[in-house]
Amino acid sequence: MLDLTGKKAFVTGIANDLSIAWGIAQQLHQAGAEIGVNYLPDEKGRFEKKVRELVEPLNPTVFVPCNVQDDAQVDAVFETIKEKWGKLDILVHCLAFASKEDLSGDFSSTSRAGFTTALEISTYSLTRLASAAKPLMSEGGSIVTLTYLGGVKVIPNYNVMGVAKSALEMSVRYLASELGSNNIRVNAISAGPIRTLASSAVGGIRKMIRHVEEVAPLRRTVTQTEVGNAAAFLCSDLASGITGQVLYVDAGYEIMGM
Ligand code: NAD
Ligand code: 0WE
Repeated sequence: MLDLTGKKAFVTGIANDLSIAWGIAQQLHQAGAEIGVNYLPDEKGRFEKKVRELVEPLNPTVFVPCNVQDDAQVDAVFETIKEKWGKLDILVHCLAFASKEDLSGDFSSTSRAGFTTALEISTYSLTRLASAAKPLMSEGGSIVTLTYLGGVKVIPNYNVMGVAKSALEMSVRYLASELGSNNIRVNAISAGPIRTLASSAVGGIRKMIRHVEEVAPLRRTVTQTEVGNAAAFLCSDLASGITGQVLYVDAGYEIMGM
């Protein structure tokens, strides 16, 4: 049985009710985990209010601001977790960002700043969070991140995000290799395209979703709940022998050649 009772789970990347991170948080909570979340701080406090109201039904015992570009904010998150929980069992990394101009047009036009920002937020953040989580995962733990096929194969317009996801998937392997001796497992879920805040801002996403609905073995896209269930599995003892892997939750799309 999938049972996360007594587990403390910190989930990053909730922006609204369409966020994949929200689907994951709900499924971890349903399996019995105690939930903590972050919000991305902004001047108007819009995300703070939205995320606070959204997660209220899950009774989160940790609710903290965190922009992963700021080391002080990352350290403060794990200070709070240490105070409130004394340990951490589950860390979910579910965030990405590239500037909009770098998600269309020629990949070769990517600016130095755009490349750096995309890899800092979307890739380095996993390693930074894992490093801060390590001392709190004294009883072992599970780290899960979200990736996309565009990190393995060329997907038009995914561009610098593809480079970021490729590096993210390799980061999963290096982290899994290092943290295995602490009984900390590190895996990625490669989700098929889902309409979210991030993906809706991308031109042509509707067409991509229609394409997946025609070609994927299951003839549909996946839901946030399905990704959440796979994440709950990877975080549970049912997956105790699995680390360093990329699990495709994509209605089978990845196996198709044409
Ligand atoms: P989303 O917009 O709901 O989530 C992205 C999150 O990243 C937001 O919560 C945002 O606040 C956060 N974020 C951005 N910059 C940040 C920063 N500097 N510090 C902290 N947080 C920051 O979109 P989503 O589609 O749910 O994306 C979640 C993850 O899933 C991403 O890693 C994305 O690449 C991945 N993914 C998405 C799809 C899809 O089709 N939607 C498919 C495969 C993988
Ligand atoms: O990882 C993602 C989305 C990542 C993303 C999206 C945005 C849009 C708004 C990162 N940064 C930003 N920055 C913004 O300003 N996905 C897997 C969803 C996605 O994005 C694509 C896709 C798919 C699928 C971009 C191009 C082509 C396909």
